[in-house]
Amino acid sequence: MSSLFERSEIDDDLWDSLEELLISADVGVETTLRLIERVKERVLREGALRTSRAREILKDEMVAILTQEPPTDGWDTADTAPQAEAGPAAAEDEYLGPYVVLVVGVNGVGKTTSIAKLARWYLRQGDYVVLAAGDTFRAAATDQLQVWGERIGVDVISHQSGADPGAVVFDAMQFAHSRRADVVIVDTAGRLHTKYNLMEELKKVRRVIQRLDPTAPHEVLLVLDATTGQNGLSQARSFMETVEVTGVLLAKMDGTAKGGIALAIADQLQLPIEFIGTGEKLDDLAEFDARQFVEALFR
Ligand SMILES: Nc1nc2c(ncn2[C@@H]2O[C@H](COP(=O)(O)OP(=O)(O)O)[C@@H](O)[C@H]2O)c(=O)[nH]1
Ligand SMILES: [Mg+2]
Repeated sequence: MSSLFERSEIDDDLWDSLEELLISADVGVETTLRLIERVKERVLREGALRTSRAREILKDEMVAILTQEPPTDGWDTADTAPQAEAGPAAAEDEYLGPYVVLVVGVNGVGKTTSIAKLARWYLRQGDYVVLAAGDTFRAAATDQLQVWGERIGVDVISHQSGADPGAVVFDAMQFAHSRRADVVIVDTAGRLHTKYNLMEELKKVRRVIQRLDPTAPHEVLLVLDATTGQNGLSQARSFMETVEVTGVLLAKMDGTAKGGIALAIADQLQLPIEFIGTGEKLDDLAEFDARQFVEALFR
C-alpha cells in the first residue's frame, strides 16, 4: 500500500494498481470498486494533485467503511448498557440482571477460544463472568470450555453432551442472577445435522434468553475466521437472518496477510467489527480500532 503511493502523479495506473491490490487482499470486488469510486470522487472534487493527498483520502474512506454502527432494529436499545454503565439512575444495589453476550458462528472459526479470551477481557474490567456451554452437539466442546473456565477462574454452566442448549442457557441465566453476575457469555453449536436445525436451535436459545430478560441478548457476536476470506461472508448472512447479529469478532487475523477481509465484512454486512483474534492464547484478543487498523495497512 505504501509503495503504491510513492509515485508522484495521480493517474489511471494508480487506480488500476490500487484495484488489483485491494482485490488480492480480500477486500472483494464490490467493496473495492465502491471504495475507489469514493476516493476518486473526492480527489476530483478537491482538485487534489498529490498522491500523498489521495492516500489520506483513501485512508479516511477506509475508516468510514470500517466504522459501522450496530444494527438497532428490533432491539430494545434503551437498556443495553452493561451493569457497570447503568448510570446514576440505577440505584447502587439494584441488580438488573447480567449483560448477555450470545456468540454464534460455524464450526472451527474460533468461537470457544474467543469466548475464553472475552471472559478474560471482562474479568480484567472487574466483571463477574459466567460462561454457558451451549454447544452440546460436540462432546469435546463442553470440555474445552470447562478447561478454559478453570484456567481463567470463571464458572462454566454445562449439561451432558446432547442436552438441550436452551436448558443450559436457562441454568446459566438463573445461576448468574443468583450470584448477581455482570456478564453471561453463551457458547453455541456451529454445526448440527442440518443447517436448518442449527438455525432453529439458535432461535430457541435466543427465545430462552429473552424469556428471562426481554432486553437480552444485549450483544450477538458473530465469529468469523479471517483466513476463509470471502467465503465467510455467505456463512455470515445465514446467521444474520436467524439472530440479530450486533457485531463481528474476527478471529485468526494472525493467520492471514490479507487484512482486507475486515473491509469486506464491514461493508458487505454493515456490521461493526468489535474484536479481532490475533492468536491461540488467552491474551490474543484486541478491541478493533478502525483508524489504527488502517494506519497499520499503510505501514
Ligand atoms: N491462530 C489463531 N488460531 C485461533 C484463533 N482463535 C481460535 N483459533 C484456533 O482455531 C481452532 C478452533 O477454535 P475453536 O474455538 O474450537 O472454534 P469453534 O469451533 O468455533 O468453537 C483452535 O485450534 C483455536 O486454537 C486466533 O485468533 N488465531
Ligand atoms: Mg466451540
